[in-house]
Amino acid sequence: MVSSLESSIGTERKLVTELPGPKSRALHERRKGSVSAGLTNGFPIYIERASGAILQDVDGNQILDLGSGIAVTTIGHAVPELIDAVSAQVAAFTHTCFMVTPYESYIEVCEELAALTPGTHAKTSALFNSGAEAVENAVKIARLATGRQAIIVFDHAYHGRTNLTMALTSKNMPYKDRFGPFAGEVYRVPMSYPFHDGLNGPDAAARAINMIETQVGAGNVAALLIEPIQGEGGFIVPADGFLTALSEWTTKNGVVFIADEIQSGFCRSGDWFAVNHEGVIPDIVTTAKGLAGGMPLAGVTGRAELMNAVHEGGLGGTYGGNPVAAVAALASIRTMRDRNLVARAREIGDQLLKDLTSLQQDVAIIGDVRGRGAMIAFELVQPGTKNPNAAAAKSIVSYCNSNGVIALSCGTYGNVIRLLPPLVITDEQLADGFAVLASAVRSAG
Ligand code: PLZ
Repeated sequence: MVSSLESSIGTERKLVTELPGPKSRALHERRKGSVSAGLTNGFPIYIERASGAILQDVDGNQILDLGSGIAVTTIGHAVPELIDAVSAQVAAFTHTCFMVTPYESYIEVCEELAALTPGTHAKTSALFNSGAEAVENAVKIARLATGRQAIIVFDHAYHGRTNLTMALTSKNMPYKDRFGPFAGEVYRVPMSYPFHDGLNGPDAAARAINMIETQVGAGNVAALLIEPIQGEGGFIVPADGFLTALSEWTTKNGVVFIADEIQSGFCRSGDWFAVNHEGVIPDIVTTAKGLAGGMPLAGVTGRAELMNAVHEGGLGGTYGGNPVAAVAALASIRTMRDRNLVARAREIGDQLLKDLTSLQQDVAIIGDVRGRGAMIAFELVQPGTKNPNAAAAKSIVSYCNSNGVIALSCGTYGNVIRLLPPLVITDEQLADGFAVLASAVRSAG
């Protein structure tokens, strides 16, 4: 059944109706009666099956996926290793609750997390269901282990939509507006944003540290929480030396350095983790998304002395580290290793950076091209300025969508287009996707 499913989807983008097609439009009409209007769909085509970098919708259109469900299906859709592992696990047992009766795959995932995350120190992990839940738990652990309360976060940060993580997230609309009151003891400082602040890494870090020391006090800070490459906030890559300087400051001041690698982790940035590019060793790393190939799983991995400072029973949850998600993670990690997806992410990044930089010469609306590995973006500006051009981003996304390509926008001002293809995308698929994107940019410019 699996193989017939796979073979029924080609490897090419192919449109057989206008998009969205009639069946998708009917489903979209139907959803109004039962699905909250608070959830929107970026591209309302309804998906029936998928393979590699191609999604097939209910009307039979084949869509090229340059978004990976927001950086989740890093190993591609319908990967045989993952299908086999998940199917076998579903047949064996789907749930016991790790807190009630444990199972081996949970331990194996924690062993992999300890081996793969930066640093050779002793580490332990706890598993959860979503990125937001992992971030919340990382903060709980850092507060308990340090006996301090303040959490430092950055401009443009995104850490989730639960109450604590809304407070940690920077952008008001749509994430926070009228959802308060928010959790306290969260302090925001400026991010390194080379395109806009022109600062080198150490200077940008000094600016943030000065603010922390004067407004919060180092001795009150439990943790500094940062995305090593910001995701939702605009694929902002900090200037070289920024993360290193912050990490040194946290070590000197007994502050827990938490790297939120939920979007940037697991091969996405052309390394297992984005902090590796600067050789920074975080005290705690949060992971999710690419970790388990689409099954809901998240991890908090940290220095054993921090993670084990928690009293017995202090961490948990009904589903965290669910056995089906756990074997999916093991299969994903195996696939990443076997297919050397770190190297593939770098190739994809080199190609996209080259193509985008040359496109930038031809149009006036691309202000900045940036990113690492298969986490590449461009920032759209009003010609001749650095002012945001969200209208161009909207038009590019909609052009891509109408032509059967999924491209996602991001950024505090919604003016950044980010490319997050599955790492198994072929060179032909990537070239095809870029051709559509380039026409979209030209027509928006
Ligand atoms: N930390 C760095 O990127 C999730 C959010 C999409 P959850 N990013 C996609 C949306 O609009 O809700 C994310 C992230 C970073 C934390 C999270 C939160 O992960 O699994 O969505 O809770």
